[in-house]
Amino acid sequence: MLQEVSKSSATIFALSSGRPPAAIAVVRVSGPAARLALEKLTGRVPEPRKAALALVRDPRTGEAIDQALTLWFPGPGSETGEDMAEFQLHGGLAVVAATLEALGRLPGFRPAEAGEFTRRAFVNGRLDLTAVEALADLIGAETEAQRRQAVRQLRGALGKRAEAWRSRIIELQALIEASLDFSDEGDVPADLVETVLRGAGELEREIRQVLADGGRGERLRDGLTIAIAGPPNAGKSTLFNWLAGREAAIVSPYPGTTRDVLEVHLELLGYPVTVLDTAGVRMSDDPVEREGIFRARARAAEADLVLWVVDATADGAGDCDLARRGGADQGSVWRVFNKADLIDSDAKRSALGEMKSAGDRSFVVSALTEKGLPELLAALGDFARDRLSAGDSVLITRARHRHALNEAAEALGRVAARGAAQEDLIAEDLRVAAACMGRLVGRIDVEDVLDAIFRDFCIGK
Ligand SMILES: Nc1nc2c(ncn2[C@@H]2O[C@H](COP(=O)(O)OP(=O)(O)OP(=O)(O)O)[C@@H](O)[C@H]2O)c(=O)[nH]1
Ligand SMILES: [Mg+2]
Repeated sequence: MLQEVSKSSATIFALSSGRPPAAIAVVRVSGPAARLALEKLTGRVPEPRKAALALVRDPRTGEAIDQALTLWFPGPGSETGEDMAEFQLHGGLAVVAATLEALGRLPGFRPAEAGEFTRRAFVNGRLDLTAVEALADLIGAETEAQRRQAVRQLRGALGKRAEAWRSRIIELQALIEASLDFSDEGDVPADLVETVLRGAGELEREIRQVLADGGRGERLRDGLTIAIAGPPNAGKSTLFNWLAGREAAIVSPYPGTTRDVLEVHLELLGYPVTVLDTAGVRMSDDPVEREGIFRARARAAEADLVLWVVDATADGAGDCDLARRGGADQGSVWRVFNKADLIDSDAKRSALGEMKSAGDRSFVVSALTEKGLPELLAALGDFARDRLSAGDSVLITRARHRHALNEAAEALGRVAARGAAQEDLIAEDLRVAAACMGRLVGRIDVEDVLDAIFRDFCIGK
């Protein structure tokens, strides 16, 4: 099936670099007639993998379109596994349009669909499915930690491990098949089955170890959410703007200024964090403000961390009505006593006393003078690192991976728990485990997930 797809393929082409105008535009061609693109547009095919300067002409009119660098990557050693050609043009709109139009007129050529180059690389065995996903993550990576994780995955962190597990499962399958043959002859070597049971137990343990990562890899893809919440006029938007590094939210002395939930995306110590500014929480008769408060509570309840900002000079400043959420979620709540510039030393002392009695972490800051804000920012960075840092140990970056590994571990667990006389059932569970690993790297049974994965790619990739 997979081979069929690649053989019947048209020759595809697309602008693979960013939107023109730009300094350079890269147009890629992949497929059986890729060589024709170079012959027809430039009159010659350069040496494989060596850039050559060439005049690109419209084959129909002979008119020069641009002077470009051209490259020739014969398959199967190319990125897609097919013959590939590349034109590095000057990145003008008209240059790119004329080149694409000329390519489109060649026989058997058509524009590439989104992700089609990568799809061909997968179909031709140049990338396994975890690497394809990693490529999408790499293109989407906004922070250092996300980029590192994507590169690790692209280089086969999970793919190679899953392949190794798969071949060990297949070895166990071979052993159990052998013992089934023996049993026909009424002579089952007991230690053969023992070896299989032990091997399955070891594999299960290894896989479960990888599964016990607290979901860090998946979380790193999405990033953490930190919600700023608290009573009106406490200085939430002032703090939000400081974190954002710009006047993203309206600040005013009037309570009830912020209504909608505002978002900024930050990189803290290289980790992706979304910070939310929300409406001040109070009783209100204004339907618009009530809706804002409703949204504030909903978003704060889902956040990984709530910064509960209060006016340190106000009565009952330590009270946080989100803290009474009943602990249904894992989100932490930190108290931020703002407007510290307004309190005299006595009041400050009492605020500090209150801080100590509160169970969560607390900070005394002034969003106006910026006192205490660097300390708060450092603590937020530590929080992000704590929740997201994976090191090299995390292999799972998607729910799909977790699902396949879980299923494999369960099947192997069933094997390990069986007795020697159950070879048939053992063989079946091993088949299930091997199939899970095969699905993980995209060896079998993946048609349904392919569309979902390649849909995320852009055209030209
Ligand atoms: N003295 C002092 N004033 C502050 C400080 N932080 C904010 N303010 C002032 O407090 C007022 C309210 O600030 P905002 O940031 O709009 O408060 P908010 O919590 O977003 O208010 P709502 O959106 O209405 O809930 C503004 O006049 C700010 O200038 C601070 O640390 N010290
Ligand atoms: Mg506000």
